[in-house]
Amino acid sequence: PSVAVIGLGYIGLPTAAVLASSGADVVGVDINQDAVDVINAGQVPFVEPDMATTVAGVVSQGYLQATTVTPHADNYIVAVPTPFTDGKKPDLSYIETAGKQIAPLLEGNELIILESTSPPGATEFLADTIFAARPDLTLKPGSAQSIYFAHCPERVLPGRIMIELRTNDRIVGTLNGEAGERARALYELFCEGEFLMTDARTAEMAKLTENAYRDVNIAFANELSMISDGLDINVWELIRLANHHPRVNILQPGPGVGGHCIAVDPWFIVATDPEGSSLIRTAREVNDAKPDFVLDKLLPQAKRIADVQIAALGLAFKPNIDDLRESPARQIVGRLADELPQANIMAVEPNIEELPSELDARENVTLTEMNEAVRAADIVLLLVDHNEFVRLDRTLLAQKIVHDTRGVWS
Ligand code: SAJ
Repeated sequence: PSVAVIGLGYIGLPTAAVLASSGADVVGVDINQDAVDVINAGQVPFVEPDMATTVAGVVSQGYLQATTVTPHADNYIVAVPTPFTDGKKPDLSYIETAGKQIAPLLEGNELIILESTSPPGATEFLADTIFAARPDLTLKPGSAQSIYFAHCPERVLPGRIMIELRTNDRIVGTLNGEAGERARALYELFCEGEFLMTDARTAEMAKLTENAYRDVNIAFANELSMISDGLDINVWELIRLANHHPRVNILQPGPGVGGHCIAVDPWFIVATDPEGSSLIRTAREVNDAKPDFVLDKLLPQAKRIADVQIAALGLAFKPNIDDLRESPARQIVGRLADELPQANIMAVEPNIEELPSELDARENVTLTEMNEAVRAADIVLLLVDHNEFVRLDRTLLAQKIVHDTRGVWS
């Protein structure tokens, strides 16, 4: 089959590569000429384990090529960003642009799959965009002018994408006719998981539900940590004890929730039904407020020490990765730099070579080796439970003020 994958980001590129390595004839489309050139040279514009070798192989064998110009294909996979506007409304403009690019190319009988994480109704929006441009085509199945639509959300975990693309179960939600069977046949080229067939709206909502579920559960843990703090209770011991109950399984508190999914996706649900989503919204607010809680505890202590030295352990959004997107740790270090101009803030992040630009620009922040930073520090702030930090020689912490937001040393 011929497939055009629109959007060669964290999901589109690995999906294009895996499809191409499974025998499909794949063209990847992206507006970024640099990314297109890099891929056509058999290289990758971002790091994901095992992806580089797959891309190099399929490009050199001619199964995958990249372009900035959308071609005709029997199957389209749309994997473009669905960001949020400042007013916390989903921005569907990339989906709209993709639809407008595909519309003039259609000959009838094509399958169009939306993979981007989307608010309920986005697949219908994509179809409406296309039919507005092409009134000669129809959603009604079975004719030469029929176009088929499905939503197949990805649920792969960054760092394990190449494995999980093949092994995860796959939700296939459709708008019409044979869309489901055709989407399934395409994904079956590489996906060994179970196929779960439903309608497009339910599929859209399922993806959002998974991440909102996790967000609400983390918010519960974070709220407990703030309540426990006022009561002088060790929240990690509290949770460990409560989790001995056969039907209780509380997650772990931390300095906040980061990454590009869990901190974002619940807002799609809130935007869809603001009145009906008070729990999901509150969970988001609890998790978003956690960095402030950490700062409110730390700043008064730090301000009492002249020329205070702070070791901030971790910038990534979760352990043992180099991904700093939407990271609460990074946000906390930035706020420390704002609030403590006289301080020396030693950021420790073993997974990166240089600080992100907004921290690099600060006079009072440096990227420092772990033991050196901890030895020099008055205050040690643990923000990410990287393996290196868990294994830190604890005798180095004697005499220090310690803020352990992940509970690894308690
Ligand atoms: N976190 C806690 N406490 C916990 C667990 C996580 O504070 O007990 C924090 C982490 O430190 C991190 C954030 O939550 O800041 C999110 O990390 P994560 O590992 O829970 O999830 P992500 O964002 O890496 O990936 C999630 C996954 N979704 C679910 O587990 C329901 C993944 O399967 C999805 O594919 C991905 O979102 C996505 O792309 O939507």
